[in-house]
Amino acid sequence: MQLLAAYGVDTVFGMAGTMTLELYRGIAATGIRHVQCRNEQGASFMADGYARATGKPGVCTVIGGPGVTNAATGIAQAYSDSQPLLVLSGASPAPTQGKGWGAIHELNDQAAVTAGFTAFSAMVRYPEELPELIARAYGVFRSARPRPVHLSLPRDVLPAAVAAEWQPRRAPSLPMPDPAAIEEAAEILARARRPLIFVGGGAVGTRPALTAIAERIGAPVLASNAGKGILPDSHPLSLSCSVLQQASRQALADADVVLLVGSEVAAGDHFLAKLEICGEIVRIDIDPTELTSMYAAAVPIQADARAAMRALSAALADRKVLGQRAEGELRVQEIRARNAAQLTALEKLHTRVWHSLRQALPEDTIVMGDATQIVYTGTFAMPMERERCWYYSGNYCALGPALPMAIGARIGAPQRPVIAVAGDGGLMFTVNELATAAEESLALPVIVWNNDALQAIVEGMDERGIPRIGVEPRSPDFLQLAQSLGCHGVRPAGTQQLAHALREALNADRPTLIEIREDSPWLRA
Ligand SMILES: Cc1ncc(C[n+]2csc(CCOP(=O)(O)OP(=O)(O)O)c2C)c(N)n1
Ligand SMILES: [Mg+2]
Repeated sequence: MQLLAAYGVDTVFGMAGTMTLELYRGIAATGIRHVQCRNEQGASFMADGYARATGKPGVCTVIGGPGVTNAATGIAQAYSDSQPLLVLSGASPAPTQGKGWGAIHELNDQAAVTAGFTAFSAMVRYPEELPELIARAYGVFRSARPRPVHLSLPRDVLPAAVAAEWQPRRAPSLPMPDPAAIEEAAEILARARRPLIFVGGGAVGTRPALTAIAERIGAPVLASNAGKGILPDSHPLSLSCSVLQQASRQALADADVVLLVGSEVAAGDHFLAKLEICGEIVRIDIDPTELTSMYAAAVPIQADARAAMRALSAALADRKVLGQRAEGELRVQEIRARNAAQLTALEKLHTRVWHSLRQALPEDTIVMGDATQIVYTGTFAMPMERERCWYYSGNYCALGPALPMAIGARIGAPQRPVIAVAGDGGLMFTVNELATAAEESLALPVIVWNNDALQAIVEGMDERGIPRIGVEPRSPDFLQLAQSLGCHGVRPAGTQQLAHALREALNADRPTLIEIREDSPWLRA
């Protein structure tokens, strides 16, 4: 824990057990803040939310066996969304592993259990292995595509004495773009008549260069959920995260050149197997496997996106370009208008709610979204002026992350307003963590979009003529539930009341559950 403190760890999210007692001696000795979850899935989601709000790795401390399997969903989501997470778990005593003796919390080949959704997962055999493993983890977090790392610490290894003081090691330098590849890319972009830029979470931090490039070549900018707000949604070249909308998808298909930065173009953002891209692709990614993936690039550039975008912007500055800013802006206006004309009645309802929320929320508010229909609409309907403010993990698409991620964000960045938005089904997965938020006295609005159904699945069954089975669970009385867990609970009866409730909740001494019923008459007024 001293070594982790030296790396900058100030908070861990966890659940203690006999296996991990010695870890807690270290937590106490270093003064690292420990946030106690109610279930380890909450801890891994909170650590993920902490990472998204702070940019630093989120850390969880859990027991082996059930602690690891409970935490698995949050770890897998962080893997899917390229978030840095350090999972420190207990493990059965080293001599018992693989023997099948029934050691307490025994989990066969525990490191292998998380190997598929971590950058690496290691079973620590000797304490002396730790400084190198932690350095390797920080290398992943700071110098490569960030992803979770899991270290299993057997209960007989944890109390072992170590000889020397452990010191952090420096992270490797970031990969810089090949100048020849940048020249090639600039040449292709300069020749483009109908260019388009697509940005994902890997493009966070590129706003100045992105804006310069987009304006120089007149390229509309589409974003994934993770890339929403890198270019402000109010910018006349922004198409926001609207890949769910037909006209935006058509624009992507019709572009003659696509600059694709820091994104796998995950299906979770657009709900299709593959998006159509007919033009030439210039691709920038820190992960070489993305550069040869299904969206094959004419020019694949393996580099840190910030450095590559700066170089590309410089290479375009003194080139003659065919694309025109005014033309690009006109195209964006047309695409936005066509998208707006195709909104469904339900999407219009959702949009009305998002606009009321936007008016009541400060610009730097972090929104944590669950897998609920109102959040799907929010991907394009909730205006965002800043990056790292809108989070919806459509890719892993687990139910339940919004509340614990919001808790982690609020704890990591207490100066920032944070809200969670979840459906009646999704909230129930992690509703126990309202108790955690209450205990931490977090001013945290938690919005429940209640349609008394797993509506997305209801619609899927209805469309296919399948009888509705197991998709209309009875909702609890959400307000009473919130109150019993130490939170406020309100059900606003109009847009004004909603805005008022939100402002109160942002300054309250505890979390506030705000229930919005989809059948509220005021939503249709
Ligand atoms: C862990 C998990 N289990 C099942 C699903 C499948 N699933 C996707 S959306 C959904 C419905 C969610 O219901 P709710 O949260 O009420 O949102 P709504 O669709 O009603 O807006 C379900 C069950 C999932 N995404 N994640
Ligand atoms: Mg629902």
